[in-house]
Amino acid sequence: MDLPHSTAIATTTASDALVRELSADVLRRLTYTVGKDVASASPRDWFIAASLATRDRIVEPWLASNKRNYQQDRRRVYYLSLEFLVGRLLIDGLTNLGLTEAMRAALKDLGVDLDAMRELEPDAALGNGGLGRLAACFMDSMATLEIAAVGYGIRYDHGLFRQTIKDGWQHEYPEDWLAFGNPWEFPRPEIVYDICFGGHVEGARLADGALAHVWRPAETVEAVAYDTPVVGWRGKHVNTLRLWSARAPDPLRLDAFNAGDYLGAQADQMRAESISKVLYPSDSTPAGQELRLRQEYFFASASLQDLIRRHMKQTGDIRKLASKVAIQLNDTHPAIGVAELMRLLVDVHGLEWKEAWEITQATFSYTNHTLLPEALESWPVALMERLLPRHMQIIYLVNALHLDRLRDSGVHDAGVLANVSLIDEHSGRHVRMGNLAFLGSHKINGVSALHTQLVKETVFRDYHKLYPRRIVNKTNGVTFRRWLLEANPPLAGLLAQTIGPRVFDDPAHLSELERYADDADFQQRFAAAKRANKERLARLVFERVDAKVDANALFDVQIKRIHEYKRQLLNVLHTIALYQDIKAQPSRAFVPRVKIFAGKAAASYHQAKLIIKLANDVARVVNADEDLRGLLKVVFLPNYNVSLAERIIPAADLSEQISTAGMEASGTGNMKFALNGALTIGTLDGANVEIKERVGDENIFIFGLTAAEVEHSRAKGIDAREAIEASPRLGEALQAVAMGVFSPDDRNRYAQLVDALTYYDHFLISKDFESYWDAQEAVDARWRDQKAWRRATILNTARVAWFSSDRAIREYAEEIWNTPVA
Ligand code: 26V
Repeated sequence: MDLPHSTAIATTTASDALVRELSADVLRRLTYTVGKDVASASPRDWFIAASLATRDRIVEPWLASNKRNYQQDRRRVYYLSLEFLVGRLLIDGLTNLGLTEAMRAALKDLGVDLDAMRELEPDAALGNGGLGRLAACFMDSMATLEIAAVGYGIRYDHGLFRQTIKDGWQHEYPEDWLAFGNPWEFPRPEIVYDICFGGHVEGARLADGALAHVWRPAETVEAVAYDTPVVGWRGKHVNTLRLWSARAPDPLRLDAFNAGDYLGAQADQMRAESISKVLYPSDSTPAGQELRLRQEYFFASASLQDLIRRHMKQTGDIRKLASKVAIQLNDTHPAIGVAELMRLLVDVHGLEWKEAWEITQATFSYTNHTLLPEALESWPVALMERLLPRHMQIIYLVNALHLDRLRDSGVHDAGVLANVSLIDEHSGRHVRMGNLAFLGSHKINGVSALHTQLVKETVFRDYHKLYPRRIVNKTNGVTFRRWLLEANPPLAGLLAQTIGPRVFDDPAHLSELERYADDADFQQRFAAAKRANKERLARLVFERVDAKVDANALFDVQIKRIHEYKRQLLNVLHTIALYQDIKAQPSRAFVPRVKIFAGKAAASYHQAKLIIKLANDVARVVNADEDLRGLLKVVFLPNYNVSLAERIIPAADLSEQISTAGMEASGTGNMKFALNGALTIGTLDGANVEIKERVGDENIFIFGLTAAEVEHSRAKGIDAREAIEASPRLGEALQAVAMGVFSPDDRNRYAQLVDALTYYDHFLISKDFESYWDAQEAVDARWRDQKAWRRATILNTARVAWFSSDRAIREYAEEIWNTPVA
């Protein structure tokens, strides 16, 4: 908002003619679509008009892309995801079209400030965290690589909840991103599918004597399509994000209405609409389970019906499906699609079971995003039988044939057979969605090298032995368009000047920065870009939480969902120990630090909410303590989302990636920080391992147990008391928390938190504390040598090109989808 926007980077030169054209376009949209004149237009009216004028320039390349996809008849990719954490689209669209500077000038001529206006766009927050954001980065890269792709998901009326912090506690409020309309979407009321639930299955004899299954459902809901164009780099190719909205076939029951039963008259509509009403929080309560399964089936079925309709229109031959279609399952959320495709192929298109199964396996592939047992989906058989009776039959048959085949090939170990069964018989019968996704796919991938290794050794150990070529690795990536070019104009401008704007066509050019790593002038300019971002963040911190932070201090940042395994608590304990250290040594020169936290806790996750409260309690005490000589500040920024990440990441000096080793599947924030020249302090977990391999050991601060050591510690039984006794610093920090130093109003507030850490410490905070402390001291030492620090930050940016989502998508296209890329 307040930064001078960097030199136009790889953008079309803002010629006078183009600027005049754009301002006429915006005015036309303001007049004829918004229905306002310049005198009466609100800032939001201008935002809508500017977005529509931008969208207008995406439509023609979009139609051309669709036509090309049809003519070239290439294999299409369908990315099925219950989450797309898109964020804002105005600057994204303008950047990809190369129109940012021209639009800025056009709006200026109309008396409107683009950088003020961009803040009015609500985030499309249709995701919980990493998995949803990855889907959005992948959509960007698939468009850039000119892959004929459609993203399928749900158009939730309400995305991820809005977080406020009151008295240090998290409160959740419904989010309402559609309140003022959505200028990016095209409703497609003519594209609608029936989605059926419940009822029973009847057998019927066909003319040839074969037995057919006829599902007589009890309930039908309609899925209506809404399309958002996804424009790739330089606007060359545009794909579609197609989101489904649920509605009842009839808007109202007139008989009930006329009888005066107004609520009853709308009951069907409300029940149907509830399916796309709200994004599920990542932790589920049993009460909400049925709705979640309805969401999963609703969007999987609508998407499969839609892609089959397209395929039949194009080829007229269902047997060719696998050669023309690749479907990627983003986690197990769409895994019911395996049974649904079998139903459509066998019951609707009349294929033999065997052929249908071969097509299904050749079409699907599945990405696993977590090993956490509580996150692995399984559905009670009773619920499946009630909601999707035909699918349950299909799952039983898939399972029986699969187990028969294994027995025939000599597998008789009851343990192995129980493990690879689709049905978990342990605690009430459940359908294991991970196993269904595995069996129905030709490739299964993990999201970092370490994670993939652990997938092979843990959740899918027996499957991996049986099908040793099926599991592959696809390390995650992030889109550099959003996370560098759009989020960090000062650095993007410097890169464009130094190595040329072609770096935005191919991030491999980033390596050319290596030779400037020791160049004093370049170091100074690199640091100046960081400095500008830090000052901008400092202003935002002041606006949002009324805390003054000094841009000279080291900005130490941990922003992500709040979860015990991510160990925000370890960071808070370090903060407390540092606080005590500074107080105890009033004349020692400490490196000034600002600890920045942001993130949401699932509404029902008590421990995570308590950690948020602790961070805020510590912030209150620390920030008010004048003994600290301004050497330590702590801030918790509320309502973390994509847009806030875009502000914070470019301003970070230190990136906290400190999960218990073996628990973070990949992480993607870690990549965004390194790209923006922050140094990482982290464990050997997820993609941190690969970041270390690329940036070099001396340019990253690694600490803590390895995944193997964590496993060993847990097997042996964790005794945190031993580690606490060995670390007086940790002992004192814990004691302060336990005694209520940060919670004088409720001295027992953290008793249970401290107890859990002292007696169980499942996440090994105490075991890793000393090594974390030492790594933080190494960070301080490097910071004191600003030349060495700057060198390391430049080398981080220079060496992380591989973490582009373009590279990740290229690998998927080549090794999993078998589809050409640009
Ligand atoms: C789900 C649940 C559900 C039950 C309660 C606890 C819990 C905790 C975590 C999850 C994560 C679900 C899947 C997910 O979002 N995984 C993330 O995927 C990212 C993209 O691959 C990856 O970078 C993150 O490391 C991984 O956590």
